[in-house]
Amino acid sequence: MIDLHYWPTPNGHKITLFLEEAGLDYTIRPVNIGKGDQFAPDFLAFSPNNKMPAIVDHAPADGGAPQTVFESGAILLYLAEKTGRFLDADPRKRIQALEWLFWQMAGLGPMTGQYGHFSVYAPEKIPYAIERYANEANRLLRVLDTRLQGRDFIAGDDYSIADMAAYPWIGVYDKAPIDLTPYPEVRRWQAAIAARPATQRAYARAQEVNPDAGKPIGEDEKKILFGQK
Ligand SMILES: N[C@@H](CCC(=O)N[C@@H](CS)C(=O)NCC(=O)O)C(=O)O
Repeated sequence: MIDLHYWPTPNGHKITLFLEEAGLDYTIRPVNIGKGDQFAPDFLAFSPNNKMPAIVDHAPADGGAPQTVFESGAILLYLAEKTGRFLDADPRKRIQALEWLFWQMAGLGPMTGQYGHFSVYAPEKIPYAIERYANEANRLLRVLDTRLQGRDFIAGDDYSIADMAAYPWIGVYDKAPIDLTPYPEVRRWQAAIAARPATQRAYARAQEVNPDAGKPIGEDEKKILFGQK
C-alpha cells in the first residue's frame, strides 16, 4: 500500500498517472497547499521542501521500514524501479527516458510554471517576465514537438515516466493558454495520452479531491503559496 500525499496540480497528476497505469493500491492523503497543509511538521518530516507530491511506500521491495520519497521525478523513478514498468530495462533506452524526465523536471515544468505565475497570478503584469517565460515555454514545446517526430512517445514506442512527467504541463493555464497549433506532434501525443483510461481515472481522482482543481486560486491561497520567504 502506498500513501500518496497529493493535491491536484500538474506535479500531483504525474503520480496518479503512474499509479493508475500500474494499478497499484494507493490511498490519497490530501495536502491542501492553499490552506498550508504542506507546512505540517509530520509532512515536512519526509517532504522537507514543503511541496507535494510525496509518497510513503509501506511495502518497499526490500521488505524493510516504509520508504518515503519526495520530488515528483524521484517518485516516478522509484515507482518505475519498484514495478519494472514504464522505464525500459535496456540501458540505452532507459537513459533516453531519464534524459527527458530530467528535461521536464528542470525545464518544461519550472518554465511553464513561471509563465503561469507571471501571466495569471502576479499582482502586477510585468511584460518582460511574461514574454521571457512565454518564449521559454514555447521553445520547450518546439523541442518536444521535434522529439516526438517519428515516435509515439517521448522515449520511443512505449509510454514511459517521461510522458507522465510532461503531459500534465501541456495546456495547463486556461486563463493564459499557449497556442498549440504550431506543435502538431505535441497535440497528437497529448490526445493519445488523454484517451488512455488510466489518464481519465487519474484526472477523475483530481476532481474528487478538489472539485475546484484547475480553477484560479483565491487571495488567501495566493498569500500562502506566493508569500513564502
Ligand atoms: N519539484 C517539485 C515541485 C513540486 C511543487 O512545486 N509542488 C507545488 C504544487 S504543484 C506545491 O506543493 N507547492 C506548495 C508550496 O509551494 O508551498 C516536484 O516536482 O515534486
